[in-house]
Amino acid sequence: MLIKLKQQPADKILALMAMYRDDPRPTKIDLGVGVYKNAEGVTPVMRAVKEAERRLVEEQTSKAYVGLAGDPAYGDAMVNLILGTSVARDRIAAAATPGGTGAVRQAFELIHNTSPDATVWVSNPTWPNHVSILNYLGVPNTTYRYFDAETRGVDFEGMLEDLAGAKSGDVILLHGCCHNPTGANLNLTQWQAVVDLLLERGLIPMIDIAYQGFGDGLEEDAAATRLIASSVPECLIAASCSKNFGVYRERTGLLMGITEDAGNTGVVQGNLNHLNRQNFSFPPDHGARVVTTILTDETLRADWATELEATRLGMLGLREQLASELQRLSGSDRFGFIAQHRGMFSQLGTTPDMVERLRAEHGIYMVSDSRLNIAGLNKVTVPILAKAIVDTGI
Ligand code: PLP
Ligand code: TYF
Repeated sequence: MLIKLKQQPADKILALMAMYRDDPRPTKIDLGVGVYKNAEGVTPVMRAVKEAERRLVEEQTSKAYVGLAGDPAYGDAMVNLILGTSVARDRIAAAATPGGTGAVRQAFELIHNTSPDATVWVSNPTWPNHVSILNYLGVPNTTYRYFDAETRGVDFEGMLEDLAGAKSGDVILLHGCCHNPTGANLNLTQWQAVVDLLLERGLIPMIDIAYQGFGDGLEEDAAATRLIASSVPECLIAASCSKNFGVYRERTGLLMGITEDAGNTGVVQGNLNHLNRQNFSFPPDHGARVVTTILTDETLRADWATELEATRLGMLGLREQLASELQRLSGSDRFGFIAQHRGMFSQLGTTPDMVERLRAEHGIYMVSDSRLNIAGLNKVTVPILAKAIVDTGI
């Protein structure tokens, strides 16, 4: 059997990580994988996470199984963080998952099992794992226009035009904030127009929110998700704690299913539990428990929010520095979009050839679609990148 296996395509983002590691140049700069790094290039354990872990070590008395949906307190804390009071709690089913990826994967499985004829619409471009998991599961999928190569903003007219072609019951995958890979986002007026279209055409939103707190602030970054979830009858939400709690390797995520009728929530919950059971039984607990400890303790929560805000402002400062450095060196405003984008990423909108030249000639690593991780920069490397971009003729 194993002899028949064929080589699988590599994840281009993870392949880039390996290439960077093997590059001997001391001046190399890693703007690839979406992991936050501070000015020293370190991905720190957040202060509140360290403290919550210390408490867990001291106070946890058992590592026995929890439940198929994980600790209900984790679901409650995360529902509260993401949705606030925008949706009645009794309409929301929630289950812990291994990372945001686990939530995405199981949301797609749920769609596949329940609505095999539904097409899942993803933005062009989107996080590559969306399309790869959809294809792996055999879920029909297609793209809607999203990134405007001219303005490097959202091609909103194109997006609405394409989504108007979706059939009732189709699922529209939306990034709750900080679009990956482009960094270009809708404003609230545009989100409202998307909601109107969803309602008009009977489309079901699935929101992937992996960067709450990395864009405009914790509340601001949840605004679109809250608007959508509170306006439509049904909605799926896949959330990740990897970035905003810095617990990447703990695999901490949540899948929520919001149903129209609170009388149906138990069945939705049972299905989320069932998906967990079929895939791995019990979800990972450590990261979830750390997150719950932080969110339910006033002091820890405040300290976490403060550190997250500093992280956000640091990335925003780097964006502004890069945009102004590029303006100075190029003598044009054409890179102004970098300061407008939000989250960890910006897509430069240049060709894979140019990206390859940045790597070969300057040791600067970004994803071939020209996505760069802003957090991979610091005050010293911003001018180096800006000069390389202009010298390369991008
Ligand atoms: N969704 C998007 C858009 C992402 O960028 C990521 C990446 O981190 C995830 C989901 C899932 O992240 P994780 O599985 O590490 O929680
Ligand atoms: O887009 C990114 O870089 C992050 C991290 O298979 C990531 O979302 C990248 C690839 C992958 C899983 C996570």
